[in-house]
Amino acid sequence: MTNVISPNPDNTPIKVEDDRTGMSEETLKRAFADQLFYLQGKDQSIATLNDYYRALAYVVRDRLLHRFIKTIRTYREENVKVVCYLSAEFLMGRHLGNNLVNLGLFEKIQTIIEESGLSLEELLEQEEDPGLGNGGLGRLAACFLDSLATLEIPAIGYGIRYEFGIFHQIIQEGWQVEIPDNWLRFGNPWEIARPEDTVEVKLGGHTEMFHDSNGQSRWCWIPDRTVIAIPHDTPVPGYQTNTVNPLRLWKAEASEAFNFDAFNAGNYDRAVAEKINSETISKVLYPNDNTPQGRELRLAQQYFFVSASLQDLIRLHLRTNRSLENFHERVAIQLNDTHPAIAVAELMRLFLDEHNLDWDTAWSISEKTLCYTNHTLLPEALERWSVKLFKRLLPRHLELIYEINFRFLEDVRTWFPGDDELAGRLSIIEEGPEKQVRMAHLACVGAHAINGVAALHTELLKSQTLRDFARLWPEKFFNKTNGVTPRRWMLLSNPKLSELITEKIGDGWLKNLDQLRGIENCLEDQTFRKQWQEIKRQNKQDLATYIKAKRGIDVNPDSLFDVQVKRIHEYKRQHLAALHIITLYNRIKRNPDTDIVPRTFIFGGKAAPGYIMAKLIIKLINAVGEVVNKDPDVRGRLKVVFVPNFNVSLGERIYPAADLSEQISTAGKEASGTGNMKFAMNGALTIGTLDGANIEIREEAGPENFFLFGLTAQEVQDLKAKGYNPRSYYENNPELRAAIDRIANGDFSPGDRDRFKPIVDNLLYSDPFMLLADYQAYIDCQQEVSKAYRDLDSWTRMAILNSARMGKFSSDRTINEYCKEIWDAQPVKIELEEYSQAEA
Ligand code: B1N
Repeated sequence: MTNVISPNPDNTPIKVEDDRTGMSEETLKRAFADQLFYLQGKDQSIATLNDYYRALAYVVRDRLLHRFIKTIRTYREENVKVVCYLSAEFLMGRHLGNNLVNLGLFEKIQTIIEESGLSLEELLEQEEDPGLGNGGLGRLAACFLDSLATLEIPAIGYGIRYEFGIFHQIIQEGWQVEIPDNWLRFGNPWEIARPEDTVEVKLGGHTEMFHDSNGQSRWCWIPDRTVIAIPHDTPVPGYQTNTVNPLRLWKAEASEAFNFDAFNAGNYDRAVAEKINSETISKVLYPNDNTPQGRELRLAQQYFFVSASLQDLIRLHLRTNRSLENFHERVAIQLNDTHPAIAVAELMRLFLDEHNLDWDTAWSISEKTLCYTNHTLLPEALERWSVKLFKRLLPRHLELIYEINFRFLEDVRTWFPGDDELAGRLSIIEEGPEKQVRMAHLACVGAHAINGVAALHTELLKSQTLRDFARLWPEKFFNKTNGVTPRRWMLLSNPKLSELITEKIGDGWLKNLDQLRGIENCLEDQTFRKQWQEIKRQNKQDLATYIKAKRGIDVNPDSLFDVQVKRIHEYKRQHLAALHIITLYNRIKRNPDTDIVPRTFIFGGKAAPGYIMAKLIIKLINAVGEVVNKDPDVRGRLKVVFVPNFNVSLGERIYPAADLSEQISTAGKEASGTGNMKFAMNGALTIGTLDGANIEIREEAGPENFFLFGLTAQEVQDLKAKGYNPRSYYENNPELRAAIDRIANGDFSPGDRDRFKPIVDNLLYSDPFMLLADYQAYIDCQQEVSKAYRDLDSWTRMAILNSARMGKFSSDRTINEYCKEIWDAQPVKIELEEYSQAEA
C-alpha cells in the first residue's frame, strides 16, 4: 500500500523520536501541546488547570505504556514465575508525581511546565487521590507494588475497582461528616479497560449430584446469577527500571445490559433492577478499618474479585503451559489478610469442577501456591461469615469448605488422638447458636506460608491467636516486618531533605535504603545540622500555610509539631493524647506563667461511619481545640488542629513537617503500623509504646533516640488477668482526675454537659485499652520530650540519627524477604528496544 502522506516513500527506516515515547525536552514539549489539543480539544487560550493536568497525565502514560507492553510480553515469553497480590484494598495515592519520579522525568517536566508559565505543583494537585483503601493495609499493598516493580519482580496486583472509594471527610461543628467519593466522575487517565479479558462470576443457586462420564458421582453447582467482571489495568512502574507491572482492578457489570425476557414481558423495572444489582458489587469500598461488617455485599465483593482473579490467572497460565500441574511453579498468590481467603475454596473449585483435577493433586498445588498475611490480633476484627449466608451466596464453596475441614480434622485427630478440644479450636467451622466460617482458619489450612507484619505481632500470633496452628505447623510461620517505599515517602514528599541527603551520600539510598547510614558521618557537621533544621522548618511553614487555608488557624512553625495521623480507633488512643493536652491546659490555668514549650497538636484520620465512639473522639479533639486555641491565658503556646480528610496526599504534606510522631497504641494491639516508619524516615522522633514495629524502630534508632513509655504487651495481659480497675488510677492521680473531670463537667461541651459521657464512662468503668494505666507514664514521657526540644541542636542530632537508621523499613527489604523466603520469585530484566515511528 502506498502511503500518500509518508515523507519516506521507499520505506528506509528513519529515526524520529516518537511523540509517545521520546524523553527529550523537545519531544516532551511537543507531546504536551499535542495532548492538550487533540485529547482535551483545547489550546492554551482556553485550557483549564485540569486540562493541563490531563494532557500531562497522557504524556506520562504514553511513556509507561510501551514499557508496560514489553514487560507483559517478556513475562509471557520467558514463562516466568509471577507474584499475585490479592487485596480488597489498594491505597495508591496520586499517580502523576510518583510516575514522574519513577520514570526519572520529574525535573525535566518541572522545567517544561514552568516555562509554560504553569506550576507543576498545582497540576499535581488536580489529580483525584484514588482512595481505594482504608488505611495501613491498603497503603501497604501500594508500597509493595512499588517495591516489586523496582526490584524487577514479575508481579500483578488484583483487587476491586470501587466506583466510590473511602469517603471524603469534612468537619462540621467539630463532627465528622461523610461525603461520597465519586473519584471517577471526570474519568481516570491512569487506567486502561480490557473488556477482551472479561470473565464471568457466578453466585447463589444450589448444588446437585450428577454422574460424570466415568460413572463417578460428583457435585455440581447450579448458580442462579452471573456477574461480569471487567478488568481495568493501571501501570505500576518501578523506580529507574523498565519494569511496569499491572494493577488489575475488576469492575462488576450485569451479564447482559438488560434481561431481555423481563424486558419483553414488559417488566422493564425488573430488567433494570437486575443490572443495578450486579453493578452494586463494585460500587463502594466498606469504610471499616480493623472492624469487619458481616454484610452479604461484602462477601459478594470478596468472592467477586477472587474468582475473577483466579480465573484470569489460570487462563494466563494455560496460554503458556500445557497443564495446571506446574501452576505453583509459575504463580505465588499472597492473600492480604482474610479478605481474599475464599480463594482457598475457589481455587479448589476451579481445579476440581472446571479443570477436572483429582482432590489430592488440586489440594497439593493449591497449598503450594497460596500464602496468607495476618494484619490484626484484635479478636473482633477476625472475619467470620455465618454458614447460613455462605450457603445462600456460595453453596458449592460451603461444601468444599466442609470437605477441606473434614480432611483437616481427620489429620488433627491422627496427630493428636483423643484431643477433641483441640479439634474444636482448630476447626474452620465455629459451632454455636449460629455456625460460622472462620476465615483465618480457612487461610491457615489452605496456605503453605502464614506471616505476621512485625516481630511482636508474629510472636503473639504464634503464641496466642494462631497458637494451635503454630503447634501443628511451626514451619509455616514467618515474620515479615512491614516497610514503606522511600520513593513516595521521602523523594516525592520531602524533596528538600532528599536533595540534602543525596548531596552528602549520592542517590544510591533510594534503591538501597541502608545507605542512609552514610549521613551519620555528617552528624558532627554543624552546617549540615543547620541545613537539616532549616528544611524541617520550611516543611513546617508549608504545613502551617495549608492549615491556615483549610482551618483558618494560625500555628507557629517554631512550636513543636506533635502529630498523630491514622484511622481513629480506641486502641490507637487518640483520646490519650487529648488527655495530655487537657493536662497541659490545666497547668496553664492553674499558673498562666508556667514555663511550657510551645506545641502544635496536629490530628488527622477518619472514623468508620458506624463507629460512634471514634466519631465522638473526633468531636472531643475539636472541642478541646475550640477552648484551648481561644483561651487568652494560653497565649498561643498550645494549638490543637484537626486536619480534615487525612489521606495519602495529605500524608505527603504532614510526615515531612512533624517533629514528634505519636505511636501510642495499647501494647499488643497495633500489628505493625507503617505511619511510624514514614515519620521516622523524615526525621521525626517517636513517642511510643512497645507495640508493633515501634519496637523495631526503637531498636534501629537506638533507645536514646526514642521516647518510650507505657506497659508492655505482657504487662497489659497480666494486669487484665489480675483485674484492672481504672477508677483507682482516677482516684489516686490528681492531674488525671482534673483532666477527666474537665471533660465530665462539660467544659468542652457547653450546653450539653453529657456529650462526652460515653468516653468518660468508658474510661472510668471499663477502659479496655488501658489509657488510665498508661496516663502518668505518658505525661512524664511528654515532659522529657519538651525538655529535649528546648535544645534544638541536640534534637536535630536525634532526628538525623532516626532518619539515618531507618533503612530496614524500606518496603524493598520486606519484598526481598517475601521473594526469598515465601514466594521463591526472581527478578526479570526488561529490555527496551528503541521505539521509533518507522518501526511502530
Ligand atoms: O494493617 C497494617 C498494619 O500496619 C496495622 O497495624 C494494621 O492495623 C492494619 C479489616 C483491616 N489490620 N487489619 C486491617 C483493614 C480493613 C478491614 O476491612 C481489617 N488493617 C490492618 C499493615 O500491615
